[in-house]
Amino acid sequence: MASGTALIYDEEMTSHKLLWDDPICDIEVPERLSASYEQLQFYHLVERCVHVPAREGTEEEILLVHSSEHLEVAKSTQTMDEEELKRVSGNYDAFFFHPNTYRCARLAVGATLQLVDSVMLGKVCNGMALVRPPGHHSQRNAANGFCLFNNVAIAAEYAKLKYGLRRILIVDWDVHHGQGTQYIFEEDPSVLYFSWHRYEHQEFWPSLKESDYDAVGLGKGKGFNINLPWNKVGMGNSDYLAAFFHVLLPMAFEFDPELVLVSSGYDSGIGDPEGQMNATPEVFAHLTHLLMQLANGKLCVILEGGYHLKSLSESVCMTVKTLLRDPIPQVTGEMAPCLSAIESIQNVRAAHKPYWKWLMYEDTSFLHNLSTKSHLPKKTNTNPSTDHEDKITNNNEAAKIERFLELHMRNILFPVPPIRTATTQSKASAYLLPAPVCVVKEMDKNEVEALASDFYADLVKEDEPLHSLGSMLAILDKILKKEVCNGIADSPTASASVGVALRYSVRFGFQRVLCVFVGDMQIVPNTQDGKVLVINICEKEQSGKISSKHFISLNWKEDADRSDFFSAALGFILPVAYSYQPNLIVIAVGPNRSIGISGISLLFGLLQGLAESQILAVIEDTDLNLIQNVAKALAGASVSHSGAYVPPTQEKVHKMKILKDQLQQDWKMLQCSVKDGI
Ligand code: Q9C
Ligand code: ZN
Repeated sequence: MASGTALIYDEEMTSHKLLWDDPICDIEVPERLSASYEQLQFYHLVERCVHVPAREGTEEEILLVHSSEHLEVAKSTQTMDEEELKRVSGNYDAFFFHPNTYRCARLAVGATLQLVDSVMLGKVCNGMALVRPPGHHSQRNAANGFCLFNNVAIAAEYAKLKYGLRRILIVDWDVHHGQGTQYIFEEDPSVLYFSWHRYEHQEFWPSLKESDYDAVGLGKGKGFNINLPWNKVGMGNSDYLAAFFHVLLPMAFEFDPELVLVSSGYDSGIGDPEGQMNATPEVFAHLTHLLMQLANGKLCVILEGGYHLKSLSESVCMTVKTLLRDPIPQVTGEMAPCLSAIESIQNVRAAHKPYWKWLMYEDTSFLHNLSTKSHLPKKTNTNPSTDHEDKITNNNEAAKIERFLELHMRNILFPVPPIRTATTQSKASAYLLPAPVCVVKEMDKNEVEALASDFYADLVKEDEPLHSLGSMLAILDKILKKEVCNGIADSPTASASVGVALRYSVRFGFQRVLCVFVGDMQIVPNTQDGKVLVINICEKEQSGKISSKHFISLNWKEDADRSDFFSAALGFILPVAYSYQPNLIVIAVGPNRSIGISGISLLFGLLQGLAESQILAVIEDTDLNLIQNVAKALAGASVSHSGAYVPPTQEKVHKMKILKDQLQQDWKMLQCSVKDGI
């Protein structure tokens, strides 16, 4: 298994710059690159990455995507004087040439391909390339929107050709629509292109009809182009996460890419003059982390836009930190998508229903709203949070954002905990953990009694060994003291151990503990005034217990060797967990599990985005394969899902919808459609 994170940066790409006055292009400055790199140095992230040199992309590589005419025009600008450069630049919508632009653009292409090679050859697991000029607006025969060659599109064609890849996912989280990338892969089912973008009902640049949600691809490529237009400014963390949970991720898991490329523009972040959005830097840690669960972790992040230097560079740092598998900071702000975001999400889901099995059984009752593209009624009696004010940004606001970022980032870019995973399980620690493991001594009887005797009297039967608590408490203690990030305890009595763990962590001061039970377990009833949220994944209903705000029973049973659990994990568990914002996660795995090992691994992988990645696993099962997979997931290894996921049955989709309807008032990230008939 590859490990490590590549970082590619070449100072020469700062030589491309605007030589004359042009208010449209003057935000695309060299400092975008140097400031990002300096911030990476400031947080000591550069030295933790594998340095990979850039190179020039070859003509042949550029021709994988572009016409020879386009290449020749670009080449010819190297010897032009300023006046000629200005004239050629004027042939394009928002582009400027400098005598060194051609050289920089070739370096940008080559840097991107170096990253792809490093990942595909297993030299690193993932990485980021800091490049200029950006690429995603560039088209076969034209420069556009500050882009000359389409770096990411060339990388996708290159990976198909050189490594024989048959499924590549491109995620474009830049705030602009990468129309160039869309045009290049429109008819290509081997490249799934996802873009969200500021759209405002076609008022925002590039103001194209084909940027709307109904552009789903052409011919064989139908269903492989996903556009999520934002029709208001001010979209924030919860809107972006909702888009991932309810649109991108389920499609991505069903697609099952072999490689993920990110067109990583940070103009979708707070403070950006182009985007006017509100997402804070740490959301990019979450987006990155979520994408790391795909393609066995093979993730290449390539810079596109981002014009607020502070916001851009902090967001770049959050991305690289996450690629390095540092703990993920909690996401800021109220976790509820706005009405306009929900409408957009609903629309793109409806448009893609014919092409994705996972959407197949979704409710269609709202389809009539979509045929005319007339937008849904603006007033509902409203669970979604109120819509954003249009264009609130002014000078005063800009200063506030600057101060906010300064403070905010100092708070969340904490130092790395030295140890990632703790265990007392010699079996698990012996031969499989790639990250530093801390083998903790179990607490003995006396220590356990001193620490927790008042918690367990009613939970542990007299004759049961205290040893089960000794292992769990030793690890929990390390997590609570932030000496380790996560840990695994094996326990012959998982539910009793977890009962003690919950009480102990609430007593310790945790305000919100998310507890997921997998398998048949006697769940300790005490939910401590909302300080514990229980999600129970078992086959049968617990007698006398129906789902309520803090006790959710997901009666989910996977068929043997058909993993359909991803749909529940993405569409239900993650939204509930993100709505709750736990400070600690406890996952208990007991007997008679109703989901398979790959589902369990996925759960562990995904939930590490929460609670600053603090997870306690308590495992009753002695299946070594299970323990190893959990250990791997906690150590940060991406899980291989060997074999595509299957969509859930109609019956399961229906059950899920009932549960969602019942709970979305409490857990607002579950919302992905606007109530009909209001
Ligand atoms: N009235 C990237 O973020 N704006 N490109 C043109 C014309 C161009 C953005 C406005 C914005 C290009 C990579
Ligand atoms: Zn952009």
